[in-house]
Amino acid sequence: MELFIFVAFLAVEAVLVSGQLVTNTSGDSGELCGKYHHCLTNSTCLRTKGDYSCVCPAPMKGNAKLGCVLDDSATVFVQADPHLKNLYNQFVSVSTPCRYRVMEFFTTETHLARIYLDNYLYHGGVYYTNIIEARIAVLDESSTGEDNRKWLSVLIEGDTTSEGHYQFKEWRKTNSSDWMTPSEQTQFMADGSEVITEYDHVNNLAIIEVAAIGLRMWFRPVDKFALERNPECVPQVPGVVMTVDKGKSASTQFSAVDLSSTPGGPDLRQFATGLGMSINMYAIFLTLYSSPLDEIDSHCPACDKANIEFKRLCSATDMSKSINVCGHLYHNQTFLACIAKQNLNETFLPHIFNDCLYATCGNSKTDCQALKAHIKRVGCKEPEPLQQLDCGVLGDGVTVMRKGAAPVVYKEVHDHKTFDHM
Ligand SMILES: *[C@@H]1O[C@H](CO)[C@@H](O)[C@H](O)[C@H]1NC(C)=O
Ligand SMILES: *[C@@H]1O[C@H](CO)[C@@H](O)[C@H](O)[C@H]1NC(C)=O
Ligand SMILES: *[C@@H]1O[C@H](CO)[C@@H](O)[C@H](O)[C@H]1NC(C)=O
Ligand SMILES: *[C@@H]1O[C@H](CO)[C@@H](O)[C@H](O)[C@H]1NC(C)=O
Ligand SMILES: CC(=O)N[C@H]1CO[C@H](CO)[C@@H](O)[C@@H]1O
Repeated sequence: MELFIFVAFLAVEAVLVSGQLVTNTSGDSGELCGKYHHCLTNSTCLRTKGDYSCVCPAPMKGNAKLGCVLDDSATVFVQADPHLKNLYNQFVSVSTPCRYRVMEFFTTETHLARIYLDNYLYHGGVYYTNIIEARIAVLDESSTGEDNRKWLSVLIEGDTTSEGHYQFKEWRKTNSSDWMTPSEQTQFMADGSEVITEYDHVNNLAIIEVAAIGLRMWFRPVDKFALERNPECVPQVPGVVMTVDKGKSASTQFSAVDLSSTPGGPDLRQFATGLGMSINMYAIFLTLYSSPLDEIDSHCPACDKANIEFKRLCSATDMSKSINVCGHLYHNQTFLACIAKQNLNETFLPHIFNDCLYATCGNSKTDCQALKAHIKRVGCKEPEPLQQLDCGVLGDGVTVMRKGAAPVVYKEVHDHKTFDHM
């Protein structure tokens, strides 16, 4: 089968130096329900008037094609990404080809969890998650350093090697180590609590579990071969489920500045409206805005650069203005479908997005022209708001801005809301 779209993961492989734990699975999942989709093994197919749906075993709820969860747990679904259903039960498209933090929470005084996902642009101009990373920190009482937390990170990358054949690669990293091949599926954190990974070979799921904080996550990558064969449907629904068990952690506090929101809000749509953006543009804004710079992984330098430059170059009012133009480079599916056909590598999109930031926030004619030239060269039609962008009226801003202007410093907002407030 033809190797379609970007050369995947080259940069990631270069960063993750040691080997990796490889797990292949090729399960059939549960019963075929209707024409296309399989239910999870534990779920049942329900037929009503020619309509088929998969139903979770009581008392569980959720999407019985991807994940069933207990009703009172706090759950974020990322299905057929970029559709994310957050803790406030809002749906939002997360259109970014970069890594983003989806969720952050404290459970006790001593534990902190941050969950990151990476999207990848696939055939047809759709994004699906291909990497999940959980960073769990324990407060280290014996350390007097400024950041006295000890971290343990688990990163799992998912892919398919042929239709129906899934492949997972797993790495671990502790506070002091580089990314390493895990030798055991259980690893202990500084306080002795366990982080477990396992693989469901029937349902093709990678599972990460941290019982101490009531966190369980699972992830099924998209079957890119099935997607290419039939863009309308892949038999096993891809996505990520992140669930925090309420019983385990009554005092869980979620960060309010992530896409996951919190069970009590904020209402992302209201924020978006306040900033003059659609909710989907706001999601792009959040992925840039809420990623603290020190957490950025350099597996995609162009993505890191966008994170930095967005905060450095854009004034508060420029931010909405800029996202309302440049965001369409990440979001317009017709454009993305065209880009995905071109065999460009994964840095292309963030690269032209950066040009767009320089054009809009940096008032740079040169970067604006470069942006338009790049798009023209690959033969794709500019998304609507870019067509309206007239390079001629811009100045030479950015070279001056790059050198002279003081960086705009945004404080990392740490507004956490408690699970109890549901
Ligand atoms: C996984 O599958 C790939 C491709 O089919 C194969 O080359 C590799 O040896 C397999 N690895 C394991 C650990 O089974
Ligand atoms: C199915 O049920 C078993 C037993 O309750 C459980 O261990 C397993 O995690 C479930 N699998 C899925 C995919 O939900
Ligand atoms: C992607 O392409 C650009 C030029 O088009 C090149 O500079 C860059 O090194 C490439 N990156 C990878 C990861 O191949
Ligand atoms: C994407 O961009 C094209 C070209 O400008 C435009 O015709 C189309 O309406 C846009 N699609 C969406 C969903 O905005
Ligand atoms: C306790 C400890 O060693 N914490 C360190 C973990 O690593 C970060 C950097 O990644 C340091 O800032 C912490 O001091």
